[in-house]
Amino acid sequence: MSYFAGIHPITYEGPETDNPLAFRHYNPSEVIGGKTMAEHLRFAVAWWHSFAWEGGDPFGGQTFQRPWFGPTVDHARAKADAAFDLFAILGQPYFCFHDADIRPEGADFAETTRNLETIVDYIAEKMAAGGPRLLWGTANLFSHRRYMAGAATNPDPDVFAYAGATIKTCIDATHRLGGENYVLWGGREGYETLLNTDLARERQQAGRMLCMAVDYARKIGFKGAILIEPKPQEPTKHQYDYDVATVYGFLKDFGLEGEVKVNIEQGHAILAGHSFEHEIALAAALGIFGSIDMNRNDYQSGWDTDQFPNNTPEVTLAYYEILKAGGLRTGGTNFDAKLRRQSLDAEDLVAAHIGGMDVCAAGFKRAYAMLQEGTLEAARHARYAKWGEGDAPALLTHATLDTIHDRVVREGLDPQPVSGRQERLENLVNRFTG
Ligand code: XUL
Ligand code: CO
Repeated sequence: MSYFAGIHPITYEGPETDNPLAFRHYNPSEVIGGKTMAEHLRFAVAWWHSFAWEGGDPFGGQTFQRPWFGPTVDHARAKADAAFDLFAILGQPYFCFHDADIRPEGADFAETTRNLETIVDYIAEKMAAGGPRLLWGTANLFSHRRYMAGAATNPDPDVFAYAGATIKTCIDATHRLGGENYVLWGGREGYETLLNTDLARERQQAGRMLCMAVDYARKIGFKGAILIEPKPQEPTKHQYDYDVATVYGFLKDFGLEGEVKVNIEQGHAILAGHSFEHEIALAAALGIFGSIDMNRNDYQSGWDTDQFPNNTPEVTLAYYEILKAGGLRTGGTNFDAKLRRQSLDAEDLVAAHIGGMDVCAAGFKRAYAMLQEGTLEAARHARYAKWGEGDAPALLTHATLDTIHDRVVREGLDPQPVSGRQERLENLVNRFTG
């Protein structure tokens, strides 16, 4: 019997419904600007939080009792069954996984790989019936104790090799399942203390691994996007892929800025001292925007709490930047979000995703309306309009400090400040989000 027995596929009932198991804003077939909401938002369920996580925190272990928890391949099949049942209930979204979420660890590398292949075959069969698709796959190079001092950045070349071999098997699995992206998040690619760390060497190692991953993916004909997911800290004290700007510098250094994009997570952006929309806008400006991990952190705890999003005005500003960047192309909205550890029931898992999807849908619609209405963009363009006038364009091409100096003196330039109109613009945004 299904773990979700008794829970029916969720349908759209509109904002007025009081049915807790219905969509109030997410109507997958609603067409906005020539595309359905499902096509715009490309929702994905994260295998790790929804099916592998046991409810532990630093002070206590497992709180969840799922029938599929266990060390065998049969347990992993039961886990996949439950996952596909949830996908069907939510309306066949995308999904994302780490190798360690879907297969049991074997006694050695060969057995671990066989386990992965067995489960990938099983998932492929389930996908063949149509329905959910793979947004991205990735390798878990952070949970096992062998990675405690890093994967690609480990001082031991054998760990580097083990990590590389694992990435190969994960790219294979992602390719086999038609994944639209492959993600690399460097959970242990950072350091705890500089006292024992050769930072320059570790950075080179990380660059080399990324080059090899890109080469391998292209060699086997993987057409999807390859994405790095920035995060400033946690688990390591200082991670090398700190934020979008840092990742861009890293990609430039290794000549990969045309090959690799970013998967931006809401909570990671906040941990880095940025807003989510800042990270999205910067990635778009640099031509490396790929996909998003949607969640939220508790603003008081300063910790990566990976909660489901519930702040529509915040989400609106994120989708506003995404729409300006041309929307989610191969990317999607992956709920890298988990239940609270007291939320034990199957229905909690469903309700969490319904809430997240509704908040995103509401935010998306508001963002779309704001962009269509056009006042914000018109104000932004007007603010820079003088750059198109007179001698201004030459300032960015052939002017020198000498010629500029002469002109300032000759014309007696005395620039007058103009209002940035921030409050008016915020009021305008509130008309849409309030
Ligand atoms: C960790 C995190 C990861 C990545 C994939 O904070 O976000 O789950 O999304 O490894
Ligand atoms: Co993430």
